[in-house]
Amino acid sequence: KKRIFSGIQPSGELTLGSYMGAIKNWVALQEEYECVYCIVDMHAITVRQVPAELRRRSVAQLAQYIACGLDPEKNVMFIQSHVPQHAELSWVLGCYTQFGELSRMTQFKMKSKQHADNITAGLFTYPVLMAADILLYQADLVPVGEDQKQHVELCRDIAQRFNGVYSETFTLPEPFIPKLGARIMSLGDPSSKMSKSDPDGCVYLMDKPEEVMRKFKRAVTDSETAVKYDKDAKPGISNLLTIYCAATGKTLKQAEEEFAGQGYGIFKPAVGEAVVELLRPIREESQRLMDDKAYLEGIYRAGAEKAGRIADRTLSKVYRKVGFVAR
Ligand code: AQP
Repeated sequence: KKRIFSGIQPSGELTLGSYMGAIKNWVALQEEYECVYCIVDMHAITVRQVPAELRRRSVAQLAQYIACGLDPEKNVMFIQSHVPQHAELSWVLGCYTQFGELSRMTQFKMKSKQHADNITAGLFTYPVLMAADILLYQADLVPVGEDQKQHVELCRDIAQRFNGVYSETFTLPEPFIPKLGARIMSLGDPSSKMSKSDPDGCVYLMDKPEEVMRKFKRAVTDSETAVKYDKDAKPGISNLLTIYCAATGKTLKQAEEEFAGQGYGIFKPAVGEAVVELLRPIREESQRLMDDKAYLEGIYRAGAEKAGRIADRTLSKVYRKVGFVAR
């Protein structure tokens, strides 16, 4: 069976972007692949977090993964900091990564603007830790949104370099990007991607129906009236159409026909309602799971144990190849 690795930072509550760009795909892939899904708390501290919030959100994220349809029996689900091999491999890989390569990462360029007062070495080496996450599990596929493609490509380059210097050590991973929903844009500014850290532009999986409706009714569109997909000329409407289709399973063509001749005043709340219906069972199930902390704890503990066993095999190989003395 081919293996999959993916993760999300608990740097904020999960959004419709995280769901449509990543988790929805994970659910589809769990039948066919051996999947490792991680809560990457070590990535989250590349920007400042409130400790108690980070702790709560890491567990809540596991509850939401399960509520979205990920089966803890079928998948390995764990918290990154529980498996120390991530940090260990990351150090080694950092010594096979060029400063220049990391300087070219668009996410770093963006985030170092957003956090100009606190540009840490961790923020800079974020992609190295991500490469370690993926390579530890010898993943074949990495389901991510469009924004993470560059990082997966860097991961391949690092793996290829290491394999070239020594011998075949790492599987080269491929990014797996969904056709629809790869890039959900902010409702407040359709030129930037929907992010956890932008409360007005994003819809959280745990938002209540009224809140979801309010956000969609206020979504920025354009001064025309036609509900038509045109990414360049109508970014706001195109984003709403993408969301509508990803939520309902309809095609863009079906959606355009459905709203032909109807104004945005009808279309926007209809998208909101579709999202409310999509999120309702997820929200209810997450809340239920959050009342059973012992159950969640059992899952992330067992997950870390399984993940640790796989990770150990890779790390021992790497340590031997680079010339470390066996313990
Ligand atoms: N808007 C999006 N559209 C499609 N996919 C998205 N993803 C995130 N936002 C969108 C995908 O979800 C996964 C999780 O990403 P992450 O949370 O680990 O990192 P991020 O991309 O930095 O997420 P945010 O929401 O933008 O977080 P903050 O605000 O903390 O920086 C990835 O697969 C990503 O592609």
